[in-house]
Amino acid sequence: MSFRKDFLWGGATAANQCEGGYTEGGRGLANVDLAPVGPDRFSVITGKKKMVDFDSQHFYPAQNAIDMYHHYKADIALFAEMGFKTYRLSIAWTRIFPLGDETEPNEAGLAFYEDLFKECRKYNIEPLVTITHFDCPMHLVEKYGAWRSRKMVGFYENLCHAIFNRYKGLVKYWLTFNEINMILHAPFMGAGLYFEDGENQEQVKYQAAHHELVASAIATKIAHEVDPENQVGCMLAAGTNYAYTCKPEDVLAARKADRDNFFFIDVQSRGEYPAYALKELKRQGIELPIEDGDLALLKAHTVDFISFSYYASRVQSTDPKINEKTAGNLFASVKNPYLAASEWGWQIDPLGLRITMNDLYDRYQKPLFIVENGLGAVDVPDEAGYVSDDYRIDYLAAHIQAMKDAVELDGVDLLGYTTWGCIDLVSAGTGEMKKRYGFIYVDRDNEGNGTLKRSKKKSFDWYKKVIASNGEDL
Ligand code: P53
Repeated sequence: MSFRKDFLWGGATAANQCEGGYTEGGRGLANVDLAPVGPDRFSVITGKKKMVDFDSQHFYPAQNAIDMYHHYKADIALFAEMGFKTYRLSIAWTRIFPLGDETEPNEAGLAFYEDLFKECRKYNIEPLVTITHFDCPMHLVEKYGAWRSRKMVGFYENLCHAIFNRYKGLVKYWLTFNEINMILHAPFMGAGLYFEDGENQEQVKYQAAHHELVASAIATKIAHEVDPENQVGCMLAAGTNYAYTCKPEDVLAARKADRDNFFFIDVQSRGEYPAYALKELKRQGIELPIEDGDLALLKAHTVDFISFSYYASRVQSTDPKINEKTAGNLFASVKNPYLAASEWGWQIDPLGLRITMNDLYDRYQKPLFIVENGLGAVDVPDEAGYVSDDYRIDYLAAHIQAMKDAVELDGVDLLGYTTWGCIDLVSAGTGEMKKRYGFIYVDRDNEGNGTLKRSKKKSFDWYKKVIASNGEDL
């Protein structure tokens, strides 16, 4: 047997991409609510200081998404039917604190997730909860400039107190910030950041990063105090960088690109700012707003495990002639000539998953948890409404095989695997419904038309078999 007996098989979603119910239960507005579908998904809101309201020219998919707010019982029953041991979801901050800076949490929001977690427990599904997954209350964006402000640490701390206490005994696995390194690539989505004209954007990003890192350490501290059973993980948008050639300059460029991402996990897992980053920040004239006690906090409260998303490896080159970039990815990198790509231009590299796992395990020597992996594809239901998604099965089987090799052949300690978008949901990068990842098809299109009916795809029965055999039967 390669995987642990208690291996956590499951699937993953995020509140803003599946819940909908955006005004229900006293919920407040978040940054991602205001991101429409289409080419100006992020440009309509970023760069503007004032709250931008919904307008009639755009469609805002997060408002209703796949309406999991009302369908969660039936959806969790389908996850249970596949044999899920875990379900990764995120809490919408604005359900718990609609504005973000209140002192008392909103009971309706707390009750919603309590019920959802109990529903999971009914089927012995272990909830894996992301505290923030690309959401920040709009009120905090407007009033404080989101994570650029130190005040955010306190607001996040209040959120943590509220949820850790309320869900004690119901939830054990927590992730502090989804894809924390995304702050560098998509600062509004990642951390609610907008920029003033002419300001040093890098300064703002690293200032916000410091605040998130301190908040993450405080969350880890509180989680362990509230319940020593709690396990807290960091979460990285991973994918090792390859050098385009063996030219040393290319190799160094690949290492540098990896370090841009490792930077965050180095702090969360080793508890210190790495030397290479301190030097680089200094060269760039960027100052981290470190306050008394911060460094001790970071050192004392490191994470228990390393979680990450993996969709593709990346490539770096220093040759200006090698400039063909991969398409459609917020993390555009040089195109790898050896790899095929998805319909959205994301390159497909199962062996890269094994390489990435080894890089992370060698570096941190803590258990890993793959909390996102999957293929975004156009699914075409047949006349009976059935989707034969062999391409998705092939993608997942190859990645599970690679992850098995990392465990069996390389000795990596892996806690679990949750595929991204186990039920079709709204794409984070594009806002589309058309980019589907699920085992469960949801009848809804990019413009919001459709019955929301759920149906099982071919991959549903396949994944059920994979889980039942603990990854032996691919
Ligand atoms: P979508 C870019 C690159 C890597 C991961 O992405 C990313 C993104 C954002 O697009 O985000 C993660 O929906 C993220 C999920 C997201 C998923 O990847 O653009 O944590 O929220 O849905 C897939 O295809």
